[in-house]
Amino acid sequence: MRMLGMIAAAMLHLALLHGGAAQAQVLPDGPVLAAADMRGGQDLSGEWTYSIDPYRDGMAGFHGGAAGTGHRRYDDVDVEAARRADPLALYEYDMDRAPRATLPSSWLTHAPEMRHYQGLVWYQRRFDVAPGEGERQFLRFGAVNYAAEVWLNGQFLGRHEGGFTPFAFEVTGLLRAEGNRLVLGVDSIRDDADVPPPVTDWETYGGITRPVSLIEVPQTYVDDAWLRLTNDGTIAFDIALDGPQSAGATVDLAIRGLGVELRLRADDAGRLAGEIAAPANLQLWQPGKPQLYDVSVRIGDDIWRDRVGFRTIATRGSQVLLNGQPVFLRGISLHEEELGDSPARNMTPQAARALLAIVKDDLNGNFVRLAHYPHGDAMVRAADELGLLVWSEIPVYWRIAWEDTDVLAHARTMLAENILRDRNRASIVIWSVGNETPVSEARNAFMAQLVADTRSLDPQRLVSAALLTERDDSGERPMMRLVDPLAEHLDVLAVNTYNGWYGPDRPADVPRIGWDVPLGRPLVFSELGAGAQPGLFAGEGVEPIKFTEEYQAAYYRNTLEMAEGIPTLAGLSPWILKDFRSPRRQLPDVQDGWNRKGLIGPLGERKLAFAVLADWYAERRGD
Ligand code: GCB
Repeated sequence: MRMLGMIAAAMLHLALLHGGAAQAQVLPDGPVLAAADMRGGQDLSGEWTYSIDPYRDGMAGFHGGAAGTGHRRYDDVDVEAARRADPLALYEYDMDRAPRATLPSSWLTHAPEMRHYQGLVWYQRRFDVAPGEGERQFLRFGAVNYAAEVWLNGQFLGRHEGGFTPFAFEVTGLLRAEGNRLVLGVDSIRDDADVPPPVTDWETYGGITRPVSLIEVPQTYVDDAWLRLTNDGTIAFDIALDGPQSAGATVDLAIRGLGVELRLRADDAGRLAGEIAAPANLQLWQPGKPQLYDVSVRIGDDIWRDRVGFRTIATRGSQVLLNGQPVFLRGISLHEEELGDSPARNMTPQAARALLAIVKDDLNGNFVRLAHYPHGDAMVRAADELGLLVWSEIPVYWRIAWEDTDVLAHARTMLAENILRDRNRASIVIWSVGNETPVSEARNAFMAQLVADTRSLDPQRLVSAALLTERDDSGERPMMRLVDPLAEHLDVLAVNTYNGWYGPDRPADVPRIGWDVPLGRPLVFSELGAGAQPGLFAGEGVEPIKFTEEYQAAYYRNTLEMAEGIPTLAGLSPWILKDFRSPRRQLPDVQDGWNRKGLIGPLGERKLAFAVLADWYAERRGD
C-alpha cells in the first residue's frame, strides 16, 4: 500500500511539540539530534588522557582570579614544546602526556587511586577529521556525570549539568584536519541545588560514561522526528528541520515494510506534523513480538533514520492496557551498572542485553524500571529490541531544594532532554518524575510542574512517580496509606514498600498488612526488597537473619502474598535485579560497599529469591 502525502495545517501538533511559553522554557538549548546513535559519525570512544584537579586550578586561580597558564588544561598548547622553547615557561600539567584511559567509562576503574575520587577531572582526546565541504559538524555526548565544561582547540563550547542525558555542540568551522584537541572538565561533585542531590543510595560513577561522537550533517538536516501510534489508531508524526533550507522544505517520510511513503512540506519554521491512518498490515509492538520498523525522513541529502515500534498504552480503571489489552507488569528495577565485580557504568549494548535477557528469559518478566535516572541509549534500544516495557525516570530523588526556582528549571530541562531523546522508543510506557519525595507545598508544586511538562512533551504515555506511604498501626492490622496529593496528577500510582525489611515486621507478618490506596487507578509496587549476600545461608532449622538468602526468599514469598490481596495492583518492579555499588552500605563481609538487595549478585549469582519471583511471574505470564 502506498499512502499519498498529506499534511494539513489542521493536523498540526506543533503546539504540543514546540509552541507555548511554558514549553519553550524547558526545551534544552542546542540541537536535539534525535536518534543520534543511528547517525554513525566519528566515534570518539577509545583512548583519552586524564588529569585530576582536586583544587580546580584549571578553572580558577587560588586567589579567585582567572586560572593561570600553567594550569589551564584546555589551552591548545603542546606543553612539552612550550617548555623547551622557553626556559622560564612553567606548566604544572601536560594533557598530551597524562595517564591514559579507555572511554566511555567512569573514572573509578582508571587506576586504584581513582576508585573513591570525587571532584574535577580533565579529559583530553586528540583526533583527526576530514570535514565534508559545506557540511555541519556536532560533538555529541551521550552523558557526562555530573557537570561538564567543554573546549575544542582552546575554544569554550559550553557547559552541561546533569549526568544522565545527552547534549551536543555545533563545531562547524572549528575543526582542523589534524590534531584536534577536545578537552572536558568533568566534575562529579553535586550540591544541594543539584538533581540528584548529594546523598543517594548508589555509586556516583563520575566521568564520561556514554559515547562521544562527531556527527556530520548537511547544512539543512532533520534535527528531531517523532512517530507514534495514537489511541485513535493513527500514526502521528512531528518533524523539526534545522538549517538555511528548512522553511517550506520538501521532506520524504517512509516506514519500510508498511508501504508508507509521504511527501510533505515544512512550514516557515521548518517544522511539520500530521497523522495518517495506521496501515492495516501494521504489526503492533508488544513484549511477545517486539516488531520494529525502519523509519526514514529525508530532506535533501540528509536522511534521518530510526527503528520504531508502534503500540498504544493507556489505563482503564485499575488496569494498564497495552494495545488495548490488560497487561500485568512483571517487572524488576535496574541501576545502570553492568555485571562484574568492578563495574564502571560502562553499559555497552552487550552489557545491557545481558541484563535484560535475564529479566526476560529467566525471570519471566515483561517490564523494567530503569532507576533512578535516564539510562543510556544502549539500554532503551535493547529494551525495544528484546521486548520489555520500560519505566523511565529522572533523578528527582529524596531531598531536593524544592523552593529553588533554578533547581526546578534544571529538573525540567533534564526531563525534556530525556523525553526528547526517547520519545520514539515503544518500550517506554511510563515516565516517572521522581522517587520518594516527601510531601510539602513546595514539593507538590515542583512535582506537579514536572507532570505538566511531561504531558505536554508527550501526551500519550503514562505518568507516574514512586511515592511514600504512611503507616497506621492504630487498628486491628497495620495499614499502609497513600495520602500524597501528587497522586491525583498521576496515571499510575506507584509506591515503594519495605515492610519486613525496614521497620518492625518479620517477613511472616507481612501478608496481613493492608493497603489503603485511591481506587480506580492502577497501583504498581515500584520497589519492594530485602538484602542477601550471595551464598550466605542460615542453614536448616535456624531462623534466618537479615542478609541470609533464606531471609530474602521468605521476604519475597510473604510480600507477594500481600500483593495478591490488593485488587488494584497492576504490576511490580521489585528492588532490584542485581546487587549494586552504594557507599551507604558498609556492613563488613556482607555489604562491603554493595547494596545487597539484588536477586542476583554482582557476577550474576542467583539467590534463592530469584526463583520465588520467577515462579510467581511464570503463573502470570500473558504475553
Ligand atoms: C529505596 C530507594 C532506593 C534504595 C532502596 C534501598 O526506597 O528508592 O534508591 O536503594 O530503597 O535499598 O533502601
